[in-house]
Amino acid sequence: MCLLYLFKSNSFFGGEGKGGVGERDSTKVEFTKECAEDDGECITDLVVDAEFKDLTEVSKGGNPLMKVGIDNDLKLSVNIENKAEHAYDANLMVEYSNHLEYAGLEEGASERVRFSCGDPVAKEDKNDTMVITCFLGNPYPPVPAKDNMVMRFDANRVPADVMTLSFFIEATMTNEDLSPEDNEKSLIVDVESVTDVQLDGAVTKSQLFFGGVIRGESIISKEEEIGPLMQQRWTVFNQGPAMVDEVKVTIDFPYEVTNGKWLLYMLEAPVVEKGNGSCEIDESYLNVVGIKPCKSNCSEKAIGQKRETYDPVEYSNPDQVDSGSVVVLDCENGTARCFKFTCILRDLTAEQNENEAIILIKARLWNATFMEDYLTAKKVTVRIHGYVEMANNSIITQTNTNNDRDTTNFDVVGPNLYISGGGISWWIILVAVLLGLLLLILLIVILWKFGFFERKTGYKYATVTQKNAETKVGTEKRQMYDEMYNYSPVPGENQPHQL
Ligand SMILES: [Ca+2]
Ligand SMILES: [Ca+2]
Ligand SMILES: [Ca+2]
Repeated sequence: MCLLYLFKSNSFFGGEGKGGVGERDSTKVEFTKECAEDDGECITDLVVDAEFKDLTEVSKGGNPLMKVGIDNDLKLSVNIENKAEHAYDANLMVEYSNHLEYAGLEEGASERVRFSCGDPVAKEDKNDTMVITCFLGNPYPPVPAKDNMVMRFDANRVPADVMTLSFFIEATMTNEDLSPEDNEKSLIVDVESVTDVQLDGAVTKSQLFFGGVIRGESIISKEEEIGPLMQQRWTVFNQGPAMVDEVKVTIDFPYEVTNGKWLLYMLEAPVVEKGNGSCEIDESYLNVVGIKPCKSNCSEKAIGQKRETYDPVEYSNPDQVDSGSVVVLDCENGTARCFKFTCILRDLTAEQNENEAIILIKARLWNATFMEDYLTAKKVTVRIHGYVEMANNSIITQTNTNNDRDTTNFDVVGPNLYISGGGISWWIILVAVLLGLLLLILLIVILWKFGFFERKTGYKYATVTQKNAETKVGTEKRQMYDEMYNYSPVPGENQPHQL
């Protein structure tokens, strides 16, 4: 066996029509081998075929459908065969998206390709594409049966905004192929991410108290004069399994009651307290009156707000709700007015600590509104609604959409309410009982010291007295006995009549 290498300019790699263009040197390799003996050339015919394994569903676009989170592995079955003469320096190249991670060959690959694939490398001119090269042989002879291998790719980290994944498989060699068009195969898989995001809203305090003096907005100079602080957190969880690259949370925020008076006054924009993202809010709703925000050591309570100092107050006000009424302030039923703001939260994986993001809202309850209009209400509840949705057009399927919405409530409690209905803490009762007991013990000790309880033992003394009287000894204790039983001694009679 011997090889003959001939060097020509652009005769083979440049292709027809390019001959003579430029001075680039290419190499034509001719072989004095069996295959060349007949006609002086080795003309091969490699055929590549490939398909996805285990993908049974088809997308709307007619491509195989992969569900990220359900289909964790993507399996690509590749067939290669040589239908003609020897192929020299034959390689099989598999290009795939770098969102996938190559996980090796499945068992059962043909002998020829079982150990012949190299490590994935980034493609030179496309950095979002990886290439695996499998060496087929030099030469790669005509084979009676196809060579096959199944390549596994880990699809767990495919972002939800990826809608398709492309594969390109190509057989290359240095000699001529009869039908180059079947030497390559392009495949597309459509990607659908499956996961479940959940929105949970919570207030830090389930009751906010109003009371004290009524301050109109013109005389409020400090944040704490507005009313107590309302803090609320909205948490988005990605329950998995797919990663969610972007969700949008919309909060319907009740800022005023229907007569136009302030309800919750927001001084600063909500923030993303945990996780990646930001909130977008119409700034014309922020600190409309221009009240000086509290910068440090801010009290959550309103200025001068102490439960004990409130006096029941009565106002005559046409807006005042009926005495004893139960009020719900809720934009969904038209009893409050809301503005909407949105927060975009990013990169929620299903992994712990990366699977949640938290939005923090701070606002002040407008004390004056409640003093004026809701003083005589039996109960006032404020409701705030929010919902989460996928932010972009990515194909993401949620396994549960019932948990995409949530509502938080808090009660607004006035001075009249907690005078009548406010419970007393258990420890106050305990202290009161203990003090009462202590007082009783003290009283008993004092009474005992002063001999109060000795009167009860008069009976004993009476017995003694009786005996003594018989023996004519002592009269002192007899006297005590007499006093106790209102016994009036009759002259000449020394003994009691009865006991
Ligand atoms: Ca030949
Ligand atoms: Ca071919
Ligand atoms: Ca959901």
